[in-house]
Amino acid sequence: HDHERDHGIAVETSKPELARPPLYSVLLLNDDYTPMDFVVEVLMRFFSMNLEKATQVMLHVHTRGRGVCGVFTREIAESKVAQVNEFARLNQHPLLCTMEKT
Ligand code: TYC
Repeated sequence: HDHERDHGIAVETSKPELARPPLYSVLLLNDDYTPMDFVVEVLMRFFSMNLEKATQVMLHVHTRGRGVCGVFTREIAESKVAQVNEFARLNQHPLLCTMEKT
């Protein structure tokens, strides 16, 4: 008997909305030694940019000192930073990748 279960107290319902996780920008920092074509390769390999976009971002970092490669959740951003820095060191370049909460 459903009508017997209705106690008349309004219970707040929640919208079927998932909480949005905090987002982090992954950044490249400029330096004087990493070759431009290596930075372009990094942007294409780890951030799925085409040659034109990767070149734009590399030149932005080169002229402005830093630039955003992408915006991700914390775990993905941490993984990108680790992979880029490992790849740079493996190739003996001082390129630095970091992240910041956006
Ligand atoms: N400044 C470097 C050069 O002149 C190129 C460079 C661009 C290095 C972006 C790092 O994140 C970087 N060869």
